[in-house]
Amino acid sequence: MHRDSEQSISARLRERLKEARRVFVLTGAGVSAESGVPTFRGGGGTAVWKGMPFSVISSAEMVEQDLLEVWAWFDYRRGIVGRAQPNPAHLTLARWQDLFAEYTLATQNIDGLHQRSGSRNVLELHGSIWRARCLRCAARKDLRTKDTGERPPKCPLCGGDMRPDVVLFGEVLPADVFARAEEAARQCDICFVIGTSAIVYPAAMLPEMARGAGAFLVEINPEATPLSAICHESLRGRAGDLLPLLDRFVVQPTVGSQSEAASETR
Ligand code: BV8
Ligand code: ZN
Repeated sequence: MHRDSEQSISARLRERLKEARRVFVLTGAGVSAESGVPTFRGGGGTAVWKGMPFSVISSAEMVEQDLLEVWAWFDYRRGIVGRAQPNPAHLTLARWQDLFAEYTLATQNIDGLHQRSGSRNVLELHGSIWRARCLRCAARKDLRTKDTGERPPKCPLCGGDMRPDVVLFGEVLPADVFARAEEAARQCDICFVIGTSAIVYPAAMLPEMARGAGAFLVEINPEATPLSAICHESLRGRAGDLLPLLDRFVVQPTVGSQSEAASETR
């Protein structure tokens, strides 16, 4: 059974994986789907909160109009995410950080599951559901450890109202985070685009930039996306199945050669 599924990975992709030194990964909601976190789009539907499409409730305008409702929406989602566990896709991506010379993981997800699975230096393009930010002085508060339950939370520095520290529609992404992702995308040998519908900009530009700079572009998604047309490989399936499969073709230079040398001397 394993042999059959291994055959679904092309010889070309195996070769690229073996030779890759600089890897850039962009993930979206689909990578957390197998952990039980609902996606926003896909399967023909979109997320809705009390009749509002999520592009309305998750918007800059809604923070101004109804901050308490925005908190209710994010508290509901934090409840789901807080019970979720990382899945084999998160775990494989965490493992890869030690196997490639240069490795950058950028995510549109705000759930923190990449970090929970051991990934370091994750570029959170859209912020984190686990942080609040002061509307007056921009101070941040960790909601895992310092949430008193008050809504909206009050700033520990100036007493101002706080909002979720996420990038909503109509808001600009953190410039330093996006710049680091862009640099890695432009310099990588392989770019993986995993579990994203690739329609939210500017995040969706990153794989286009990688492709434009000569990277080998690989998509992992059960459905086609606007990026499929420019991908070298589109692997149709679930990230939690396909990433562990790809992992078998990633070479482990240091550990592998050491253990080979050790077994030769025995
Ligand atoms: C900006 C965070 C500059 C909070 C999110 C045209 C018209 C109107 C607007 C625009 C336009 N063009 C561009 C825009 C701007 C807009 C945009 O891109 N809109 C799109 C929708 C048209 N972008 C912005 O507003 C951005 N800012 O442009 O700033 C500016 C500023 C002011 C004025 C002018 C310019 C900010 C975007 C940030 C949005 N933040 N949310 C929250 O979560 O509530 S968006 C939201 O979508 C998600 O949070 C996520 O971060 C993002 C992307 O979604 P995906 O991760 O791709 O998830 P999705 O559900 O869509 O897809 C899941 C996929 O997984 C599917 O393909 C499915 O098949 C697949 N899947 C399912 N199961 C699996 C799987 N794959 C693998 N394995 C599985 N098991
Ligand atoms: Zn403040």
